[in-house]
Amino acid sequence: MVHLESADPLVHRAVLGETSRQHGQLEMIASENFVSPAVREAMGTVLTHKYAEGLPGKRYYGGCEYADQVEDLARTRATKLFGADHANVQPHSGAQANMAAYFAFLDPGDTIVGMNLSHGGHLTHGSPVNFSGRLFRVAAYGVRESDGRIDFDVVRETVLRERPRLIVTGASAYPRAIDFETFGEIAREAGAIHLVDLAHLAGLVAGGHHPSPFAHADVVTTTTHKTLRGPRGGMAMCRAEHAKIIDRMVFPFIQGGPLMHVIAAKAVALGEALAPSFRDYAGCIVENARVLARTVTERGVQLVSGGTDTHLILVDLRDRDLTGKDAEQALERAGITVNKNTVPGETRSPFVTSGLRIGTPALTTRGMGADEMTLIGGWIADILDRPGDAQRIESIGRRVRELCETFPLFR
Ligand code: DSN
Repeated sequence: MVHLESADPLVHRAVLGETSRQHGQLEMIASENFVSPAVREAMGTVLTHKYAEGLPGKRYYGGCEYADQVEDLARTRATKLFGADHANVQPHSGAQANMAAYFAFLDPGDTIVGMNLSHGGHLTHGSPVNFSGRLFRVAAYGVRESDGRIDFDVVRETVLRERPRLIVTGASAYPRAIDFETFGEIAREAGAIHLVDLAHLAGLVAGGHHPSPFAHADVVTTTTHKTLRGPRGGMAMCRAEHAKIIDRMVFPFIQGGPLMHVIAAKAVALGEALAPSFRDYAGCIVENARVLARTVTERGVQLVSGGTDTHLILVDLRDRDLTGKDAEQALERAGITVNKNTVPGETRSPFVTSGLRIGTPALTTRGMGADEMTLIGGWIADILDRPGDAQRIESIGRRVRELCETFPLFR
């Protein structure tokens, strides 16, 4: 970063600070990951200069030869990786991919059915503070109080009663595998469009460690930066019959010029996900989450649904005199980064919460495995047992820093 250092020392210092934070802490936010140097490099290329509104071969600007090449690579790799008919790789984010998908099929005032945010859904699945809750009529389903799992009797009953035009499935804080096939059957029964938001699970599906939703969905959106391990961004994939409308909704309806440097990085990441080693990576993410779940539950930590099939666990703190906010801060003091999270039946505000979401994708990228998860799970339990014990947190913090040194992040 020779140029940045001399041109803008303040930004340079902040970037160095963030680099050392990422290296020196255990990153366990379930939606974060570390990209390869090649993906990072692609994001810093001259493609950021280029306007390329339109699609490959059909642009509104001249000089798009190389923009076309990278976008075609990204599209082809996405369809191959997921077995989709069509991919649009231009959405700047998962939220925008969802917005395009909604507008492809809905008018304001139409009904959607999605998962309750406090039960693990996402803001764009109908939360009143999001455009999706403001523009559409929303009926929500949740998980069973008794076992923390999606209750398909309730889903079916809700869908058949509300007769939505679209059912959105997928979640941000649901630790169990999602039965997209049953969701697809219910959508068909009701004559509704089935939109799958695969953001959290995309890498697991790509790596063959979660059932694929593609045979059961009309549209599948995703972010590219979570388990898929690409640059920050989104994608929308669909059946051939919906390709035109999805493309038109991404541009010109909700977006302008695509971020070609990010699309180049998406192409690189999708190429990496097609390599056989990505299957192993996805498998290790899930195995690491299982080990973590087992370790903390053996220490008396309650988990929503009692465990995990995916990349994350959801800790339920309601049996302790501890909020999600205080637990997050105590863990951060030891260098373990997680996020406070609502739990099903939550009574506290989203700024306080009664839970913690903890994920394994980033540490798995770093090369950590079952031994490290056992160690870290023990530290997490130690801190949750005595969050006010400064000496204990200081001593765990030292061990966290030593562990991070053993698994260098930026070589
Ligand atoms: N904010 C993301 C997450 O953390 O799950 C979802 O968009």
